[in-house]
Amino acid sequence: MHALCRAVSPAIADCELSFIGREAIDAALAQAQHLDYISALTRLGVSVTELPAEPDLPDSVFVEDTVLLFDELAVLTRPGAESRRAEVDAIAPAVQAVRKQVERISAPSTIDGGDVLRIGKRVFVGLSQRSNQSAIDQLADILKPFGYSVTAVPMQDCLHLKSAVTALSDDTLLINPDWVDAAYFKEYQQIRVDEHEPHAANVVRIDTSILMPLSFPKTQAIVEAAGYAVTAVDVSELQKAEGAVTCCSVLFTQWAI
Ligand code: CIR
Repeated sequence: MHALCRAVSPAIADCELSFIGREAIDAALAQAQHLDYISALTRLGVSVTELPAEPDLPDSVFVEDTVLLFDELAVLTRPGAESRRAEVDAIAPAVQAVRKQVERISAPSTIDGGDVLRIGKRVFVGLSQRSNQSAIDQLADILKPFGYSVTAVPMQDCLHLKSAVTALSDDTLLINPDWVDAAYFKEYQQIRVDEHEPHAANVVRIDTSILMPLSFPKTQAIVEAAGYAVTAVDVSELQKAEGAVTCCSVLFTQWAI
């Protein structure tokens, strides 16, 4: 497995925030935690390409929001936050190096990669403050020839769909049903986050291993009890920027198709 990551911007303290309050962010600590995150990915067998920091783009460490990478093609997004739009051009050359076909969501539609949950050929997209129906319609048109079905999912009280639900395996999800209606995912087994850890549903799946933030020990225990090997990383400074673990990488399995 491969990943694209981008080093933390020294301007991360100027990040966008939507559902959490602003706290001081230690950029140097965020950078150190990001390196630990990359080390954890590497230990789990991921080959990481680390792109350089973008001093003028505070949220650019959150590469997930800028591109959707499918086996057959890539789709560059148009992020919902105006301040993040230039991140897409910044990542485009790295995307063109890994996919021959690169499509792009066009204005005025907006979509953030954090709203896009792909499980096999199913693609669920959150109708969030960042992603709208017209972008979902564009994505469905782009993906249709490749056999993907795209479903829009209403959600509330959190930034992205993947704040509320991610996949632990092809048939099991980790979910906070307060933020998204679990009925949209009724064909999957569902494990709920601990009620005291509402932000814990955002995890990265690497084969049978799960990478998640260190700050959700109760949910970590639930996931481990379900049989998953969990690696926990301290991403506290990135969490203050309303990020977690999926947002810091774009994962893909094959190079240059
Ligand atoms: C933002 O509000 O856009 C950033 N501060 C956080 C983005 C996190 N992205 C993600 O979880 N996919």
